[in-house]
Amino acid sequence: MKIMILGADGYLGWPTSVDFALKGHRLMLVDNYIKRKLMKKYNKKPLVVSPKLDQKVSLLIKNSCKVDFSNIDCSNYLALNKLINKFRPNAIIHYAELPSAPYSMMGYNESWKTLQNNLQTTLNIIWSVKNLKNECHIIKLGTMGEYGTPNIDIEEGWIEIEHNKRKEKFMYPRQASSLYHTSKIMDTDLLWFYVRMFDLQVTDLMQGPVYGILENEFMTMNNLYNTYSYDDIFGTVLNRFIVQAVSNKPLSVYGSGKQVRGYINIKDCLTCIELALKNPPHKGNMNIFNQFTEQYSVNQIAQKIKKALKSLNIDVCIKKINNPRKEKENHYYNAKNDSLIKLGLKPTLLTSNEIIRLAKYVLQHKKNINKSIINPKTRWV
Ligand code: USQ
Repeated sequence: MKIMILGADGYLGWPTSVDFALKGHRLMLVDNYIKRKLMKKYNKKPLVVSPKLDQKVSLLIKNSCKVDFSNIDCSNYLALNKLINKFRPNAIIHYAELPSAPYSMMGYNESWKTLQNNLQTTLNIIWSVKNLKNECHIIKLGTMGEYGTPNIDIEEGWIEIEHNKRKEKFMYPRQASSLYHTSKIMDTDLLWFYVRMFDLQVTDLMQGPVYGILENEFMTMNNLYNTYSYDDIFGTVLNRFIVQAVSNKPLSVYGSGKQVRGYINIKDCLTCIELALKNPPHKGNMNIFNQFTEQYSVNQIAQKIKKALKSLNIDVCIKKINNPRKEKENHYYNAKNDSLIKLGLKPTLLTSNEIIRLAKYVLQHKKNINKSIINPKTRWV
């Protein structure tokens, strides 16, 4: 297939690119390094700084992969439209968004940048695909955070409501607890509107926090793993906790630690993307799949890490700190995730072995850890 991957330099973009390139798809990778630029601006660095995408792409080409790279800003309509028209993809995987909840809550400029980048890019993809006039499946990375933490079960995208003896199927109600997550709600609304107007084919993947490092032969041989962030702005909780454990810092549990989320291993994310690609909706339809494999509270994750790392002689300390976010800490959480499992996803569980494997990777790069970028500095209010 001809696939465009937008945001191909990122935590998920690069491993997806490698996976699909090695499987023989013809790829157009797109990235303007906005995340690298933001990380530099705020003095953050991932655990290992990887070479830029143009260099990584030449290694894939040496490996007989059919891959091109374009350094354009996807929020620039003319540039993106031109590229899509030229490449004529069968599918577009849309990762090209500013993905940080803390960044989006820093102040006016950061909230506007998040909205502008994320919504404009989504709108540009929609119009470019409409103009293409041939079938092109848009696969969009959404987030479980769109649903928030309602006091009822979370369905997969849709809910049937009966009101005054009449029934209708609606999008499941959404109420996020950061501006970033809210920008994803707006993306979903945009996509659903244009699916109805333009007969688009869209899959929206509602993903929970991802953890881990993807290892395959190409990545190991070339030492080119996915970026692994652990700082307060771009790192997510489980990856941050492993770095904290390895560098003998207490695990920073925000508030009571009873916040529950649906988590997923990066290996399973790639399987989900492939399952979405192989199962496109009919024209004028939108698939919404909840993309996580296990539900845990922050406390449960911290305890699992503490227990697992005993075997590496790491004595993990856990510390509750004032929650910098405004989020429910004591809440009901029961989200469905049947669709991707029905399509063939076999969940990789958060076992002690998985935690140890990840900790061993972080230990190899322990000298790179900068402890001063870990503590949270952004407060929601
Ligand atoms: N948390 C801690 N300690 C930390 C960091 C986070 O207790 O050091 C807590 C947070 O308060 C939150 C939970 O862990 O309750 C998850 O936070 P996170 O930073 O791992 O994830 P979040 O900011 O919610 O967003 C991340 C990704 C985002 C994705 C989302 C899925 O950055 O792209 O969409 O996970 S979800 O959380 O389901 O919305």
